[in-house]
Amino acid sequence: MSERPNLSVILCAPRGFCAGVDRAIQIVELALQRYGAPVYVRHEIVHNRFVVESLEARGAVFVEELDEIEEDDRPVIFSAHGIPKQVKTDAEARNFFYLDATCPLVSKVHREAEIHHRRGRDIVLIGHKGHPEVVGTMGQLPEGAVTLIETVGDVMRLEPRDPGNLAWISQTTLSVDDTRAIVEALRERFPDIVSPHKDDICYATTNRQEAVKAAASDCDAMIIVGAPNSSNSQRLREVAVSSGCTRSVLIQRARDIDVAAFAGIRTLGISAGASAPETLVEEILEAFAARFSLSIETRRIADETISFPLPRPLREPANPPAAEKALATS
Ligand code: 2E4
Ligand code: SF4
Repeated sequence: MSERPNLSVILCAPRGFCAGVDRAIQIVELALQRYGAPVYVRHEIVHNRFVVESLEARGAVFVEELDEIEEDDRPVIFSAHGIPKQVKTDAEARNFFYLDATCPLVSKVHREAEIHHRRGRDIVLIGHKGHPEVVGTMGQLPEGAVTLIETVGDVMRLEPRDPGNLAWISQTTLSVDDTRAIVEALRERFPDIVSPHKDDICYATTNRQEAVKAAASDCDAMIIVGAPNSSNSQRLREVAVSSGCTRSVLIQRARDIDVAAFAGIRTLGISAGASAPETLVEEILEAFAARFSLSIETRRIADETISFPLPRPLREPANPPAAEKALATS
């Protein structure tokens, strides 16, 4: 029998689920437990097919818009990415019982936007066009109050009504380095622009990018576990490339990789986006262990202890079934 070649694996840490994702998934699970199926979820609760399909198997029904929901008496959950104000208004008009799984760190950006608007400032949002978080943040304010920019080039093209009365905010899952360059350009063009306390990129995004940076230059290849529509996961792959590991791929499941194609490399780095469950990382390790003799090192750059409280209805002890039903249909 031929010997399996050696392969060193660096597991980046922190990786995978963040506090906002944990909370969002828990909200769907608890809602299913308390109110029974179906529970409707507007948009993928987090951008991961494995998570979505596991919840579907237990009775969650995923829709993109509320008008796809025909029953008015079932709970509705809003995804972790946040929603425009209008969605809440529409839910209330239909008398839905809803639970908001918007990450509290996304809600914080919504509140910043409102404060700037109340103070008469025009708002520049740094983010990716069409992403649900960006749609949700822009949808906190009337049309025209927020201008989206994506690049340094966009900064140069900005033509604000009052350049002396501007504020910037951002999506939570951006590249820390790209954002820094955009903010520098903003400050250069608009010295009076009001900034967030630090920035709006969340702790989990920052830590996952730092962990990838700490490993990339020692890796011959890197695998980032995550979905193509996951902004934070896409950014991890880019950070891996720009930090020295040009052979970096974003994959959803072990079945998507040709393990044999990694023959000849000595060190493989692995990380996972904030929406990717650890079981998918384990699945990849198993696939590699079948062909290589692995030595695994975890390279941790930070400890994460943060957690967010659940929405009020789920914090209270479960009521007898009849009362829960009344709550879910009130
Ligand atoms: C909400 C905010 O935003 P992204 O595309 O990275 O979302 P994903 O579902 O992949 O990750 C969780 C999440 C949700 C991150 N920030
Ligand atoms: Fe919240 Fe950050 Fe996780 Fe997004 S990545 S859900 S903003 S903690």
